[in-house]
Amino acid sequence: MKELHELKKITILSGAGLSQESGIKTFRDANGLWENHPIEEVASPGGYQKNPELVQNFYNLRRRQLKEVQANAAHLAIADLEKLEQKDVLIITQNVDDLHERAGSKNIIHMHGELRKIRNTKTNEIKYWEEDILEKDYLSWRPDIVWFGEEIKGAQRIYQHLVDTELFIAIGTSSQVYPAAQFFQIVKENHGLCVELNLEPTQMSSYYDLSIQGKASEVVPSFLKKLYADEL
Ligand code: BV8
Repeated sequence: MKELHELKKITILSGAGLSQESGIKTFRDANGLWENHPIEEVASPGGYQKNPELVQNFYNLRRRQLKEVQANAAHLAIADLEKLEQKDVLIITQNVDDLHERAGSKNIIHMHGELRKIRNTKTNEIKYWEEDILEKDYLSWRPDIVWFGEEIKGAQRIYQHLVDTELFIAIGTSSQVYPAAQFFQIVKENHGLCVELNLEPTQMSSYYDLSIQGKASEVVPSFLKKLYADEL
């Protein structure tokens, strides 16, 4: 069994808890409801068809908020690890914010899409968009976000990377959304090590090799330090 600092191929799965200390609400904090609508109703194709104004405003609000928030110490610690020559780090994020990018990370798959992108509902053209989607465009442009019932992005690249991942680290996710919640199982089947860093235990904690509770801005920098050879 290799020592932690000898593990080279690292996959990080991040969730809303990673951005919570940056001021972005998690789904649980908002107890999954928004304006009395369950998140699946608002973040779904059916919800968009039924009430495009409600859904577009839900995303307009969150897109505006991006301008007011900053990456936190956990995002920065992840970006530092990625810069190490001897590490091969892939970040799979469930988050639709751009805080990993702003912290300096490069190798990122936004499996649930990105708030800063919109997609044309007729042509599927995707473009960066930092402003509100206006009423006149409610039906022609939608957030380029993966809603419930829609195929995740980057699936092939994700599964290819998971099968030879030596160290899988889930950060700030309640592991209640699939298929992300099951990624660690692929790593375990291929004899990789699985670590969970989260404020509280989750339904998957007992299946991880190591589960550490705490705030991301504290537990992430302190755990990632163990991956540096010279730290020993
Ligand atoms: C799909 C975009 C199929 C929207 C999101 C089994 C297999 C496959 C699918 C399913 C399945 N069972 C059910 C499904 C369907 C569904 C699903 O998972 N439903 C759930 C409700 C059961 N999955 C899907 O629909 C997925 N698509 O499978 O497609 C398919 C196949 C072929 C063809 C067509 C279709 C797509 C799911 C994507 C949905 N979109 N996001 C948006 O963001 O607006 S999900 C959304 O919610 C987020 O992206 C995120 O992924 C999820 C919330 O999860 P978390 O990130 O974990 O956030 P949460 O608040 O839950 O937890 C935060 C954690 O942080 C907590 O534990 C908390 O303790 C901790 N925390 C808080 N503060 C801190 C902290 N930790 C550290 N420090 C802190 N400071």
